[in-house]
Amino acid sequence: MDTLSKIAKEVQEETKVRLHRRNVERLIKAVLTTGDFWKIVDLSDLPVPAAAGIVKRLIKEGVLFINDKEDILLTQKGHDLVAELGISPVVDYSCSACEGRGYPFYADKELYRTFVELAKDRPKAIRDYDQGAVTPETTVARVLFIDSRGDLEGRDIIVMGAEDDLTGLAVALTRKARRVLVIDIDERLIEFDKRIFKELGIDNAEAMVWDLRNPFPEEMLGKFDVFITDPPETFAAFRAFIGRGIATLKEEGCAGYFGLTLRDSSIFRWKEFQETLINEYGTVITDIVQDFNHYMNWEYHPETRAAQIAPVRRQPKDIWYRSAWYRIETLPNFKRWNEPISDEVFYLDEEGSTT
Ligand code: SPD
Repeated sequence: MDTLSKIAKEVQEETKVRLHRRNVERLIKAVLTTGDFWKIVDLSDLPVPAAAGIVKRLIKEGVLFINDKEDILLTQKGHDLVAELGISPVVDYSCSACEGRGYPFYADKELYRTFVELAKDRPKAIRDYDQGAVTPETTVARVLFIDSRGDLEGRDIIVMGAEDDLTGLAVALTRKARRVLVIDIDERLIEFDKRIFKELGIDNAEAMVWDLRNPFPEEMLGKFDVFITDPPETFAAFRAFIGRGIATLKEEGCAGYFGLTLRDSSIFRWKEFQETLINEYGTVITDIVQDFNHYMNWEYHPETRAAQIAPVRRQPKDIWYRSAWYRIETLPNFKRWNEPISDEVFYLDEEGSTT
């Protein structure tokens, strides 16, 4: 077995995160690009436990070392391996103006300015509900994306369990939707939105506290054209946020939007999510924009498993946690999943570590 496959196998056994040899190759490419562990996780597209496990194993094998500034670097043995395998640094030709999204936030400057002004007073991200908000540029780009796909003007929209991003507020600010309902478990966010809706006289938007582990009442099923959410990446949360989101949709041809990250789940899990969307729920994936959502660093990071298992103590400075933006559409005979969630594993499991 070659070196990279051996490392992938050993780290998989240790972390229980499924891996293949190219995951290790990709991480080495990332190390050739940056010495910062958190940027290495980002560029590797790996869950933190896997990236941490590979770095530690490569240090043990004498391929990598950590210097006194806590940068991760290649040893001479590492440089020899890179030359032998022909591994090169990561290249990135994505558009710097729109940050690779394809929907520049500045296309609606008024919405962006108003949103930034209002978001200045937003409640801070707390650990209890895996909060960690996306940048204002991301939130506004989400709205522009949704509008561009014909999913905003005159639509009934539900924004579920992701209001730390204030996407519901941004959607409501456009005054283009017919109805906006924001639901979240965190009362602080609901009160924040309610106050702004009232102050600005936005009378087609409501906000309500709701725990997505509970099934929706009958009157919420089949009532919306579009749902927007951003779940934690456990199987239970996927069902609670996305299964239930689909259950709120009126008919075939309705749309759902959500973020899925590879920082808290593997590509193997994505396959299982995608199979559930297609085979069980009867939807089709129309769009996946990798790294669309950029998350601002959260204060509780030092308390997380991610911080504890990292090979360095240095905290992330720049944005390193990103997620793909998915759009799905319902097909004829799509399924409305609305079961109670009894699963204890809602925010964290072997692949997730940032809560
Ligand atoms: N705990 C870190 C912040 C994570 C925010 N949620 C991201 C969900 C991606 N689907």
